[in-house]
Amino acid sequence: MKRIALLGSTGSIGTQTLDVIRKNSSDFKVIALTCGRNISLLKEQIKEFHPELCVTELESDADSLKEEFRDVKFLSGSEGLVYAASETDTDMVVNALMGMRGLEPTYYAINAGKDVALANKETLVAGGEIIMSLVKNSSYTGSSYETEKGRPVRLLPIDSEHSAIFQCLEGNEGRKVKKILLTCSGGPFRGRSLSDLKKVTLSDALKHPKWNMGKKITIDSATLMNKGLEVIEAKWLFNVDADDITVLVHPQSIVHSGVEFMDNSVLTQMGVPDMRIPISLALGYPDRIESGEDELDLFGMSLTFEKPDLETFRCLGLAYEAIKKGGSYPVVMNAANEVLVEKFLNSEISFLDIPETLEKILDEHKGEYNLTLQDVLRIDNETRKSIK
Ligand code: MN3
Repeated sequence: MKRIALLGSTGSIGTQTLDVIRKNSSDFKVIALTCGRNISLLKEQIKEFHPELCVTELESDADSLKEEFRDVKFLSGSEGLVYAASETDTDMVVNALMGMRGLEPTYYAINAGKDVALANKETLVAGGEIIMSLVKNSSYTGSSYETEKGRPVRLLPIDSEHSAIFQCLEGNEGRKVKKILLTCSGGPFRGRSLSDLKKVTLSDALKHPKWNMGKKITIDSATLMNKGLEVIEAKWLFNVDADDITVLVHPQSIVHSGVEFMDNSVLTQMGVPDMRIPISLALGYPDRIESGEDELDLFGMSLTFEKPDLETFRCLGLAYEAIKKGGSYPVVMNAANEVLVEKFLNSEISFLDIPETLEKILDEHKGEYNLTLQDVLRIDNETRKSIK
């Protein structure tokens, strides 16, 4: 039985992770749950999954829950998240946190020898270099698989594209990869022109055609910044140059990405667009378990692929530029994007203000290199404060 700490249990990935665990209840034990402020849902999850530890964003929520659930330990804030990720008796940490607050728990989980199922993109976008070198020198300490102790920890992607690439690379270790083919739905504004995008509203941007996700990632999908973040994620996870990652717009979202090898053979992975497939792969790895998802019916289906429009969707190009410059550039890009998306969600700025402001910030930034975890957190914080 795998012992799991689930960070971000009340969000979109968190609840779907619990769906998969519910389907495979004899294989998993939930040790820790963490959430932001959705306390009513957390209470239901405590009653169903009986964790030993829960972490809330606010101390006041933790204090009041202590009264109701006397046999559960409650902590709060970022210290609580790091504790849940690293100090609990677990085999795997599922990091389904939103935004930069996901970086430190990932770092300390790997440091403590836990496998990490990672849905938090910011971990790799801002801290990719640090995290991957930590993984390289890590040593698994989990309790379930005694014979595996001491191997490097696994960093298993919970992102449909990266899960696809991971599956295509299995059994091909050591073989030279020529290209990563990263597919992209195109978002709700695929085919629109720059002048069309001047007029789009918040509710237009929140209507994703294929994927049902949290608000931040839905806006990132509309600007194509999500694909930019995923290029950076793929670069670190699979040790490839950004120039060797090709983005293909594939509106049906059936082919979840692929790999081209030296002989021009291309492997891809397919499935219905639903996160429970990558979640179940990461949770069950190296086994495959029930995902609860529908079968893929290919009969009558047409699959199409287009080049992304980098002139209209500037964010994708900005992400390529940021990762090629490296160092602090992706940290600044990620932090600025998070603030700008928040402002767009609050109707403070327009849709096109996101790429325009980002470009200005990146142009003005002077790069720092050889960053430590503390440097990344400082630069992230400085960037956020600099945006009014
Ligand atoms: Mn994705």
